[in-house]
Amino acid sequence: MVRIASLTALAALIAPLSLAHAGPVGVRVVDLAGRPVPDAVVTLHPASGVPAGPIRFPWGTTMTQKDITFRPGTLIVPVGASVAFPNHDKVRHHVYSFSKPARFELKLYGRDQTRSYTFRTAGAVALGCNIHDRMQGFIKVVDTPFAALTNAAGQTRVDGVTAGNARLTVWHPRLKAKHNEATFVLDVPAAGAVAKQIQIGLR
Ligand SMILES: [Cu+2]
Repeated sequence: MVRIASLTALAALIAPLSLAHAGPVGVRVVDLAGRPVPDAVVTLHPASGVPAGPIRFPWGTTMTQKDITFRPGTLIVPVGASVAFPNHDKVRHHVYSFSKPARFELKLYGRDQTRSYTFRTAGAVALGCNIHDRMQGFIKVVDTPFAALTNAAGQTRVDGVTAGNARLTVWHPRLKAKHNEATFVLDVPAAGAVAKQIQIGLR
């Protein structure tokens, strides 16, 4: 009897938590002058933990080189993702990273060839090209499904975030903070949308 009672109590505790998927979390990122900050990475880590299972983002895991430019300039991928680096230029590229979460190089390869690299550690990875100094790209490796990039208006939206307290982080390559990341606390209500404006200092 004791065992049944405790299981029931446990089920009663778990059920409301697992069903509590809240409405969208809207985030707007601006600089200290109030100007929108595009291409900032917003992530949310609910205090109750992230949902189990593989993380997939609708934008995929490809970092293209086209017109001597990394596209997209910033790509969010889940930990464990294998990222393809296709070269769509006529010239050859030599992609590298010296960043701690992923030190690697993809030696010279030419038009319509591709290489890939698997990102096993969460963190920010700065990409460069040995041939073209001005090429700069970023891969943000995340361990949460609640992640999104701000648009030209500095805005983004994360859907289906677990209700309750969450740690909200904003990352941008020029953000004036340790690891270019600022952390906030957000209370995500069980129903309805939540909107948050965040002001960050840029280098
Ligand atoms: Cu290059």
